[in-house]
Amino acid sequence: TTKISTLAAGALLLSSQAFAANPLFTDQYRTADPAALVHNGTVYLYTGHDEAKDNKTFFHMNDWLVFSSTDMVHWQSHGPKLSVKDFKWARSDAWASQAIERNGKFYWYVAVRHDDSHPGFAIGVAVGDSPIGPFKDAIGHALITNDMTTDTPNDWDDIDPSVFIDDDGQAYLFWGNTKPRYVKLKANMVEMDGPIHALDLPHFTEALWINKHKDTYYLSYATGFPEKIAYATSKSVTGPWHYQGILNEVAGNSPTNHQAIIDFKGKSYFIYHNGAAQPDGGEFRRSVAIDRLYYNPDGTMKRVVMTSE
Ligand code: FUB
Repeated sequence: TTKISTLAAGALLLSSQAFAANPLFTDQYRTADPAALVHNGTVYLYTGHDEAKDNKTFFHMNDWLVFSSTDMVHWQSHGPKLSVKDFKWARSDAWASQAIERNGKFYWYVAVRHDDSHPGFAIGVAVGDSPIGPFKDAIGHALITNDMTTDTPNDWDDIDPSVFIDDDGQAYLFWGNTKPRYVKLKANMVEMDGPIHALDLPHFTEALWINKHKDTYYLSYATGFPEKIAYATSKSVTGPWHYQGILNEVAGNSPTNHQAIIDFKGKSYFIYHNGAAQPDGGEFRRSVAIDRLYYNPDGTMKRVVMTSE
């Protein structure tokens, strides 16, 4: 605790229970769309920031937040670390994101609404020298734009990036709403390396997350609406993917669900959001929560048991 407290002046220790209480953060921010990165014995949590005044209109999201923990119990808030305004080409809507480390640099992939030069949602990437930044737009333009994926009718199909580096060093970007997709990334992490591929995942809605545990690859995603989280497995990052069923039920009173899955210090965790846990919470006022994830000996995942405390 002493070490965490001295890491940054003004840092907040947000919980003191033996296991972090759900929702994780109640005193400062409403959080959504969690992504987690394990780096040097610390979990960095990158979240969206719900600022809607009520649950009637729509998402109101302008920036992204970073939190960290060395024990999954005490969380330090680093505050907003990236904003729509950091992408000159973006118009609005700081939707889901994920960060990853390569060669000492931290690449933070985000979904935002593009300006009129490429109407629709797009995926951008920021880069920083530390997991908490400072971050800046890595390339000055979007990495993926809506006009690259014209086979889907909506303009929000290019959202929810999930990035992964395979054991051989090849990086992949997965993303999508309505249609799941992936593309190889060059070693510089900011350019596509080849064509965009479509994936075949049953009843896919959005919120892809890719992780590897032992020798199995897992693609989890939101299915239906209200959303449950389903998952598929493969022995290769490029598939074929085998559907394995539901991993998590609809969470609280939020019709969206969005997960991050990590292993940390010998345990596995399912990080997600719900709407029920805070007063006036709901569809557009969500909160991040964490529960344990357990793998069966055959590599399948046990259904997540959501807790509220
Ligand atoms: O938070 C905005 C959008 O709602 C995300 O991009 C989706 O995954 C859903 O959680």
